Amino acid sequence: DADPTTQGRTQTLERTQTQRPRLYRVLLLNDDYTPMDFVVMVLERHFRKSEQEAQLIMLAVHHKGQGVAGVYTRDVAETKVAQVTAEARQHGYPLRLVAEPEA
Ligand code: NFA
Repeated sequence: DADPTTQGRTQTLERTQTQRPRLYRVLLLNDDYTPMDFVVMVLERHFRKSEQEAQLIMLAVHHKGQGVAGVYTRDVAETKVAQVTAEARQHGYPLRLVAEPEA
C-alpha cells in the first residue's frame, strides 16, 4: 500500500483474544403426528438430554409449539437438523427442526 510506515508491505494485526463462533439454536417444532416417545428418544440420543430433561422439553414443545433442543456452532447445528429430520422421515414422521442464530 501507499502508507509510508509499511513501505508497501502487508501488516498483520495481532490480537490476544480469539473470537468465539456465532452459536445456533436447534429448535424443535410441534406437530400432531410424531409420537412423544420418538421426540424424547431424539432429545436423549442426539441432544444428550437426560430422560427427565427430554420429557420436559418434549412437553414444552407439545404445549407451546416449539422449543430449544440444543445450542451449537453452525455446522453441528445444521448436521443435527439433517440427521434427526432424516431419522424421523425413515419412520414416516413429519417432525421438523430448524437451526437459527442466537441474537
Ligand atoms: N404433538 C405430538 C403428539 O401429540 C408430540 C410432539 C411433541 C411432536 C413435540 C413434536 C414435537 N404426538
